Amino acid sequence: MPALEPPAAVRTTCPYCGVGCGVLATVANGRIEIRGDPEHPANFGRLCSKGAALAETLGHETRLLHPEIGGRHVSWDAALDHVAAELQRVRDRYGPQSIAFYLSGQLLTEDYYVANKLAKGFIGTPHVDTNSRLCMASSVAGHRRAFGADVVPQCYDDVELADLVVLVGSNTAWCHPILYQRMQVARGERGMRIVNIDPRRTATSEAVDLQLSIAPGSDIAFWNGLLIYLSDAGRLDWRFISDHTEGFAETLAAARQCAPSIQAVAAATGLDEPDIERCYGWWAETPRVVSCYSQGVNQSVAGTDTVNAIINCHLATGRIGNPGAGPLSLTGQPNAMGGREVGGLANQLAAHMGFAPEERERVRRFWSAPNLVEGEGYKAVQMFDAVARGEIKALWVMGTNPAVSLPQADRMRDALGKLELFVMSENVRSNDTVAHAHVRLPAAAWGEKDGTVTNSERRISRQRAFLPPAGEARADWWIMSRVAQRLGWRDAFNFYGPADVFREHADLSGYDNAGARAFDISALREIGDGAYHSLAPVQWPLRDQAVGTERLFADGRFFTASRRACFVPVRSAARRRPVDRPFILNTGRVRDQWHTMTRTGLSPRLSGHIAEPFVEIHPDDAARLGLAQGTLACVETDDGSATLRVLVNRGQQPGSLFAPIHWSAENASSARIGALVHGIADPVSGQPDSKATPASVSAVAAGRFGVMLSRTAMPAAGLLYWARARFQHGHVLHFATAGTDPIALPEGDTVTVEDTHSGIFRAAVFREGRLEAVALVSAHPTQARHDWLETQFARDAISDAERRLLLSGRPVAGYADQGPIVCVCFQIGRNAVCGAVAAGASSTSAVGKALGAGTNCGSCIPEIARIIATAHADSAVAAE
Ligand SMILES: Nc1nc2c(c(=O)[nH]1)N[C@H]1C(S)=C(S)[C@@H](COP(=O)(O)OP(=O)(O)OC[C@H]3O[C@@H](n4cnc5c(=O)[nH]c(N)nc54)[C@H](O)[C@@H]3O)O[C@H]1N2
Ligand SMILES: Nc1nc2c(c(=O)[nH]1)N[C@H]1C(S)=C(S)[C@@H](COP(=O)(O)OP(=O)(O)OC[C@H]3O[C@@H](n4cnc5c(=O)[nH]c(N)nc54)[C@H](O)[C@@H]3O)O[C@H]1N2
Ligand code: SF4
Ligand SMILES: [Mo]
Repeated sequence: MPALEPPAAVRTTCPYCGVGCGVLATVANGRIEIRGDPEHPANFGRLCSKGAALAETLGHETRLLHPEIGGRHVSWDAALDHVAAELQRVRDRYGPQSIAFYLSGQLLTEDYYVANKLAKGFIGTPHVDTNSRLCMASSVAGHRRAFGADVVPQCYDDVELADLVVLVGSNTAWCHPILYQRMQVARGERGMRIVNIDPRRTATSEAVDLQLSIAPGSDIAFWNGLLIYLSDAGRLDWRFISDHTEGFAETLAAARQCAPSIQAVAAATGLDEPDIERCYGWWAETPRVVSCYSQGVNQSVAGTDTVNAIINCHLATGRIGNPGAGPLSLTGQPNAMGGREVGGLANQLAAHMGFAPEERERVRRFWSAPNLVEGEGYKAVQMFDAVARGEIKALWVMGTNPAVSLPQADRMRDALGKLELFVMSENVRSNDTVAHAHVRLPAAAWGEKDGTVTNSERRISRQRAFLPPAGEARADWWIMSRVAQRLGWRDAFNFYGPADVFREHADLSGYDNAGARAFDISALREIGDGAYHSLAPVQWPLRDQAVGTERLFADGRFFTASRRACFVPVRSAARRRPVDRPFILNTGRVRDQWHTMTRTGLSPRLSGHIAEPFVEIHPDDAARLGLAQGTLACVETDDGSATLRVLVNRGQQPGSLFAPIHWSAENASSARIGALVHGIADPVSGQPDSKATPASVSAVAAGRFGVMLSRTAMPAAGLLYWARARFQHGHVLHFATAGTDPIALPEGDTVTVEDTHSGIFRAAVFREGRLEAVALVSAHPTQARHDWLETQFARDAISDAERRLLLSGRPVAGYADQGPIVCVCFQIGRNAVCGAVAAGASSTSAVGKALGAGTNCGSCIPEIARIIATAHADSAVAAE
């Protein structure tokens, strides 16, 4: 018999973070296999835990499968006719400016291009913005002020070529894991140093040479202090400053006023003087230095100024655009960059053009646009404010979940009720935003859609389809083009496929350009469908030939009118500290969840890492407020409140709280963190200040704490607190009750154990011999693990004797308690890692050799390092 050909793998790109890793997807016998693409220059075959678990997130159970109007399933024709007619009605009645589009860095460039063209050129509304406003807007504004264009001058190779990497406001180990791994390899091989500047200790802090736990919001003083240090130490590159920049003298003067000495920097940042001096000394003496920054910088009331404070130091030393030397903004979403390229932000027009008369005229001509907008539109928060005022009447949201992710999210969610037309293109049937939409349009998801994305290093990669669309789902560019055609703009939106859209986008980038605009991919403007299909990852600019440019600005030529880079004088911003809100609420991400969990939340493997929403608090604050580990706390701000698990952690500064952004009304009782975030934004970029809301925190009294595992999801009504997660055979419900009322169990044969004295209640429910549900309840929060119970759901029959044993609270014989899962790829728990360390494994690679842990995606290596360090510290104490 001839051997069967192995199924061909489809090359595509990971849909999560801005690292933009290449993925190989294979579908065989209904099974999807995901691997890293060894040939992709972002990851060379590696994937982090989220990328590696992609196959677990592609089921249809939560998908929106058909177009709906008012909750009724309708045909595509009916849905598109309705959207077009309603947009026309709103436009005729209230004018084009009453229509808004809210887009996402998770759309493909082709989708984004069509949305931008439709809104700004044809409908004639400038109110187009994107969730990148919450994410990258301060970097965009900082780049434009310094370079005259939104350009990231560096590439990923630079974090390996550098001798010093400074991470600022970035939990790289969890949020850009593959880039972090690349840095760590260089650190191991070449002795490159890493400094981490973050108010809290994070997983990133586990493998760095210097952790600087800076006071929240004090980064400008730190970087101004560095500029003064460089100047005083004679480390400036005067030649670069005089030949290629302007504004240095004012900038130095402003820096001196803000941070005249190391002592002043120490006072402003709360850092120790020797630590500051060590970092400044390294920076001064290391020509190959890369400064990477992310949301701890961008999501701040002074985000743009902080970006410029960092860039100022690179310009002053001429360390920009060189191998291993320059500022590197780490983008969040897979296509935040693509959105910036098409002009998806409200303060850009298209293809790196703004609203100057000649730019508007050029774009009008290129599009033959009948209704080209005059100027900037509302930025995200302003847009939802205008919805709340009743000024925006029609809103089309795609690829983002604003009822969860916007600041003041309760207010923003309630504003949606004012809309006359609310259209949402979505992958999922249910999330906190789509629940309010009048028209729901099923969008093709990752694996089904086809187009391009651009990662943090300006690299354009293809996302390719390897699955048929779920139900009637269609590509976002297709949906918008069909609406545009119905509005009468047939020729301008007559695209037959993503390649067709891409060619027009590439053509516009080079139109009347002649080197004036950084974003130019006109070498691809005539790319054929076949070449587009097989396009290899490539960096822009791509002007004359299809060979990309790794770095920009090494020649000292920028995109300002004078062709010089601009220093920007910056000063520290004062912050409001109300007495009744003594804490600063910091918000961010965890390793294995992506944003509002519509995808990663489906993966049992990824739920194993952190299954509940939490608030991290310093032990001294916790003790003072009577907050014990694992109990519940209510975190409150002027805008909202949440009930979260208490995680007492020394890595948190006193006076600061940290809560993750991932949970929503879909999967927790009260943990939508966006609802707590204040509405303050950076005055230059409009980016919300999501990392520093004044807050208070207090204990929440609970009657009982429990966890229930069940094959089908159990209702949570009446519980004081709950959070849902997945396990391999069903659903996990963590909960707490106000009193000691009985716990609702599913139907079936039930065995229970109860001890009213200690508050313990345990129940197991069986149906047809199989385990249906288990509940473990007690008066106190316990660290008890239930992994061993999860495995019992796989069995077809459980004897009577074993049934009782299930409720003993101890693992059945033969089951080794894993402890919390550390390595999600191989499902290896903390206990096993501790065991290997006790048996002599003293490095992460030794643990890897012994157990396999950390040898696949490597995302857990920082945690393994922490376990080793803790074990060593413990044994050192024991030896004393
Ligand atoms: N696992 C995972 N990875 C992701 C995502 C995800 O949802 N999950 N999302 C992606 C997206 S869209 C983005 S934008 C990126 C975000 O990536 P990151 O920016 O790395 O992630 P965050 O956790 O939002 O915040 C980073 C750090 O900023 C710190 N910080 C807070 N305030 C300050 C301050 O005043 N100064 C300094 N120096 N630091 C401060 C926080 O303590 C936090 O550790 O991650 C991407 N990658
Ligand atoms: N407090 C606080 N708030 C924050 C942040 C923070 O650090 N702190 N971070 C901010 C940042 S950086 C970001 S990027 C945002 C992220 O916040 P969101 O963008 O709101 O979060 P997601 O869960 O990624 O939402 C994406 C939605 O789009 C759907 N979707 C996915 N792919 C497609 C597609 O191809 N087409 C369509 N039509 N739909 C699709 C998904 O099902 C999901 O519902 O949150 C921001 N909010
Ligand atoms: S680092 Fe992880 S989440 Fe980011 S692109 Fe790579 S595999 Fe995807
Ligand atoms: Mo983001």
